[in-house]
Amino acid sequence: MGFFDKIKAGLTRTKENIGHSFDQLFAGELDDDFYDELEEALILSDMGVETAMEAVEELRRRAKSEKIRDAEGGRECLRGILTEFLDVGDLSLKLDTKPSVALFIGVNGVGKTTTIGKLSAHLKGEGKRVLMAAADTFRAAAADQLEIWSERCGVDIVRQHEGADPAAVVFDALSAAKARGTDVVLVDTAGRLHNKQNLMNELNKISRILDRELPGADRETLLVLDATTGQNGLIQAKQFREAAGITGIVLTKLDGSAKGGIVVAIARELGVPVKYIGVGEGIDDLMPFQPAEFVKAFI
Ligand SMILES: Nc1nc2c(ncn2[C@@H]2O[C@H](COP(=O)(O)OP(=O)(O)OP(=O)(O)O)[C@@H](O)[C@H]2O)c(=O)[nH]1
Ligand SMILES: [Mg+2]
Repeated sequence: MGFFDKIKAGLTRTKENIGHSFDQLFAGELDDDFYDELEEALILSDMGVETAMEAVEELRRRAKSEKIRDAEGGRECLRGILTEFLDVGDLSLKLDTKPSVALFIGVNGVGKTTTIGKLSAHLKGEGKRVLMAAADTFRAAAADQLEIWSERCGVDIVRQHEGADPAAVVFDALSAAKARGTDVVLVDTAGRLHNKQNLMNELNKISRILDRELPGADRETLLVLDATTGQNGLIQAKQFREAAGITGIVLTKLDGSAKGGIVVAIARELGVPVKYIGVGEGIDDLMPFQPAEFVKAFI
C-alpha cells in the first residue's frame, strides 16, 4: 500500500468521530452553516480549537476573494490551506556527516525503540552503516528490545548494564562509530524516569556529550509522539521542545485510532515539521511524511 492508501485506511476513526465524512460536508453550499459544521468537524478531528478556527477563517477569506461558491471548490481550497499549515520546515533528515546522530526522545510507550528499528532497516537499505545506542538504561528490557531490532536489521548496537549512565552509553557509541566508520548513530532514550526533571537533565547531559564529542556533526533530535493521544501529545511536545531543541517529529500509530487533525495541530502549534509517520508495528511501517498526500487522504 502506498502513502495515500495507508493514511486513508488509518483515518477511518476520524470519520466515526466527526459523525459523518468530510465528503458529506463538502456536498453542499458554502454558507454559514457549512463553516460552522466544518469548524466543529475539524475540532473533533483533534486539530485543536485554535488551528481549526484559523483554517476556517482563512477558507472564508479565500473563498470570498477567489469567488469560490460550491463546496467542492472549497474542499480544494481547504486542502491548500492545510498543506501550507504543514509546511513548517525541511521534511528530510539531515544526516550527512560521517558520523551523524539521530536522538529519539519522547514519553514512554510512544514508539521510540520501534521507530529506531524501522529507520535502521530503511537507512541500511540506502547503503548506510548504522549503529544503535541503547541509552535507555532505565529498564534492562529496553536494551534487550533494541538488541532484537539490531539483529533483525543486521546493524551494530552499543549497550551497557541496566542503570548505567545513558551519557556514558552515548560516549561509547560515538567512540565505536568513529572507529568503525559508521554513518549514522541512532540513540534510544528512556521515556520514563523518576520524574520529568530527571528525564530532561538526562537528555541535556546526552546533548552535551554529543556537542563535545562530535562538534559540527549533523544531528537530528526527533520527538516521537503517539498520534492516538491527540491533544495530550501536543502538551508533551511543548515540554520537550523547551528542554531539547527538537528538529522533527515522528508521529506513530497513525494506523490505529488516531484522528488525523493532530498532525496539522502539531506542525502549526509547534512550528516543527512532522518528518516520518508510523503506520504499524512492522519493519516496513515507517513512511516519510508527505503533506499534500496526507491532506488529500484526510479531507
Ligand atoms: N500500531 C502501531 N503500533 C506501534 C507503532 N509504533 C510503535 N508501536 C507499538 O507501540 C508499542 C510501544 O513501542 P516502543 O517502541 O516500545 O515505545 P517506546 O517509546 O520505546 O517505549 P519506552 O521504551 O517504554 O519508553 C509497541 O507495542 C510497538 O509495537 C505504530 O506506528 N503503529
Ligand atoms: Mg523504548
